[in-house]
Amino acid sequence: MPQKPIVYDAPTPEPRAITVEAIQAEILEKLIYSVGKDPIVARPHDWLRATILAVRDRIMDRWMESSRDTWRTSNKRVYYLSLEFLIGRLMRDAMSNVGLMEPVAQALKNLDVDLGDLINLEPDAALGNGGLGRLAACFLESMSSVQIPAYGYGIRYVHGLFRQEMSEGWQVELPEEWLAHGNPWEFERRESAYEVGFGGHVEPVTDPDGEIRQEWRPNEHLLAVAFDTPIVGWRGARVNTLRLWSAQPIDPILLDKFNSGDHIGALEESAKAEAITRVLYPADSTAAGQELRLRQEFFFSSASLQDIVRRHLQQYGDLGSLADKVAIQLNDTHPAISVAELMRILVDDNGIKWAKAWQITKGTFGYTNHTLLPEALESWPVALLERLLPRHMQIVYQINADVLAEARTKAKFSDQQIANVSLIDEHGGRRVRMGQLAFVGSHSINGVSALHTELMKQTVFADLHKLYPERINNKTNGITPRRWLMQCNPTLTRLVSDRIGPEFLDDIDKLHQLLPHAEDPSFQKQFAEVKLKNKKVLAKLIKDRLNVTVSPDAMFDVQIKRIHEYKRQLLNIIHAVALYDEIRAHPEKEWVPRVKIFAGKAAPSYWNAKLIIKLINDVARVINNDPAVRGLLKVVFLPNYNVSLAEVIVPAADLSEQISTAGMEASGTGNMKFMANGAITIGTMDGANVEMHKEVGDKNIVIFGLTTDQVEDKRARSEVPRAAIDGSPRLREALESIATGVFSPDDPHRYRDLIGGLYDHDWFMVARDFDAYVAAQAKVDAIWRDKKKWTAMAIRNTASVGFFSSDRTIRQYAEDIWGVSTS
Ligand code: B1H
Repeated sequence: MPQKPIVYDAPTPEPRAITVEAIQAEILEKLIYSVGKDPIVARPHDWLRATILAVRDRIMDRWMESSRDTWRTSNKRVYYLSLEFLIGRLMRDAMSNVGLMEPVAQALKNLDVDLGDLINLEPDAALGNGGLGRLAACFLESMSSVQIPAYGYGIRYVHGLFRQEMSEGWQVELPEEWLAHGNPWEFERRESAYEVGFGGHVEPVTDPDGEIRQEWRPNEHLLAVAFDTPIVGWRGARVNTLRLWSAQPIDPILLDKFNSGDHIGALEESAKAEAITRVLYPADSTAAGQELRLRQEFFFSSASLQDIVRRHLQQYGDLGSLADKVAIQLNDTHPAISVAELMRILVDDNGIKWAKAWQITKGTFGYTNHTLLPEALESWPVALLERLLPRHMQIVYQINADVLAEARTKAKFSDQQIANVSLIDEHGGRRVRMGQLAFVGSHSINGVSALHTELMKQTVFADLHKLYPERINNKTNGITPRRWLMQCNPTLTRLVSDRIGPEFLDDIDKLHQLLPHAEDPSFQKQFAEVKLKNKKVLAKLIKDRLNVTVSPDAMFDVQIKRIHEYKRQLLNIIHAVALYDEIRAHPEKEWVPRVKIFAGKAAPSYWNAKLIIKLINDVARVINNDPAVRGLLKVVFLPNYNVSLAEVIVPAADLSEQISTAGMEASGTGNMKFMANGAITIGTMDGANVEMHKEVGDKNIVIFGLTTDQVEDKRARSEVPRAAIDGSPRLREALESIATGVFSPDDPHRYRDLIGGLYDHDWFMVARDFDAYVAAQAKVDAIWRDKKKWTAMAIRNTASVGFFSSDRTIRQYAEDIWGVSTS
């Protein structure tokens, strides 16, 4: 069929009026004609589907207009490549951003359906592990809100992060099935399918003009099929696309094999292809290291780049302008193979000279580093890359040769420095370091908090930083205030709006106007009432899920995040044990009632993390059932932590635990969510806590513990932790009780090794920070007793959160890295 030229200035239909009647009719129409259900027999899932479809329709025009606008204006596009998007539920987000909450609620009510029930029925899209994936989701929403033409590219995992259940206090992992009822948000784009290859060999071919090119001839092929989800910004400012790739076989069934009776073999290829996008790797802050993971990384990088290049060529006809019109941000090194793949596309497929292609590549890519933990720094065996991606391996060698030549001649690097910047790690089996590849292939390398960026310059990338001193920059993380304040805490949002007016909804820095009200008794009273109301909701959830009764008048002391030794849930639970001992030893004292709330998943292969979950549950059982405690201390572990659960816990928190070993948490973003919702932080000088301390002021946060330098010093001197333990009777007793089975009478030695580690090396400084932590907690108690002081501090936290909006973060990326304008 001959194609008609596309006219991008087609008129956009007038926005439809938002009335309850109209919305109600639309929902009914969707229910009948799209879901195929008679309202009299429709089930909750049918109503959910119909409502999502109706809401989705309401953002379609804006979606198309956003896309048309980019074609029309020739604006630069931003592509955010991430192996993880921890989106959570989308319906409330979308409704709230386009002002549909009230009318949809009313329309459903008229139909005898409760919107709240539907919201809770929507599956929580958990295509990510933790902070890194959630950051990508906040960024998507912010990029739409500040009107950047942007695409998120990722993988449409059939199974997101596993569902966590408890079996006698142990974590068990079950498959997560977010697609079980279909996904009304997505559009499958069969027409946007690309072939992705693996394996095979490289062949030199001579072009008609006599030039020799390398051509990769893969021996395995599969299809990447796009699924698009619209992401609407605040007040519908813009609608961007999240494009997730699904792997499918080229031949769904090998009929020859089937007909010859090999029914299983006939489906083998199909199963192999589909395996690539079947499950999300559940490791957080650890490199997965398996071949399938590398396949996932290349699969989605290749599909995304083909799509980006196709779109660019369609509009501009020439790849020479790629870096001017396209910015690609690599979310950690997971998509770093893109650097080699873009070089292959430019040089091999499009005949661009190597040097020019390298300029284009560096001009196009930016790389965000999210961790300095050695176990998380990705590297792949050379032999594996040679087998799976032979042409990419050659390209990596060529890039490396160029970089090392530059380092030798221009920067006069020593052999040691050369080894440090090399893309190939020669220690114990040769491996390609993806961090180095991403670094040299990008014009910008950013860390995610001020401290983390400094440490990046001093540690992993010290020599690359010397070679390319203008590349490293900081972009402190942020969170979207829409989801993490307005949607999850509508009562607080209303209260703030009544006090300072609604302008902060559009300009979050206006929250500063709350500062003069921090000491106002009437505002304090209202602020405390909102918190209490949110705590009652959480208390009910705890009762329903765990059958544990907690008093909403007690301090809700919360640590929710992935379970990891560096995050030090162990420090927190040892504090609970010490507190328990003291309450029993001194029943006469005036104890501040506390509920210690934990939630988080452990990587399935991370034994100590799983043991810490079991310890929390063991301690909880003993403390919660000891009448001598008289309810003054409760410990709860809420299973299956995810975005939706966080949206209930965060607004109800009094105290936010951000207690990682200094130098180890790159940023943290949970810390910011609590701050927005008026919790007080107890934290170390780590990650973004450092900047929170600066923003809110020393008087409104409780900081304790060793600093990064002190930690480094103790580690360097291999100082033994024994002294810290011997010098602290409280700590010694708590450790002894845990190690000797007071909380695990069924298996008294369960925690012997875990606690032994604290005596032995205490890599994470749990013992050596313990007394400082206890003192900080005592300070927290003292503040709590002074209700006015506590509430004033809490208000100042909410008032000071503006800097941590992901709109601010995204504007900085736009200006400093991508070169695109924002609204
Ligand atoms: C963060 C990861 C991560 N840093 C490897 N690194 C993964 C590493 O599956 N993998 O292989 C998955 C995730 N995640 C987190 O990023 C940091 O620990 C947080 O401090 C930070 O706030 C967050 C967002 O920048």
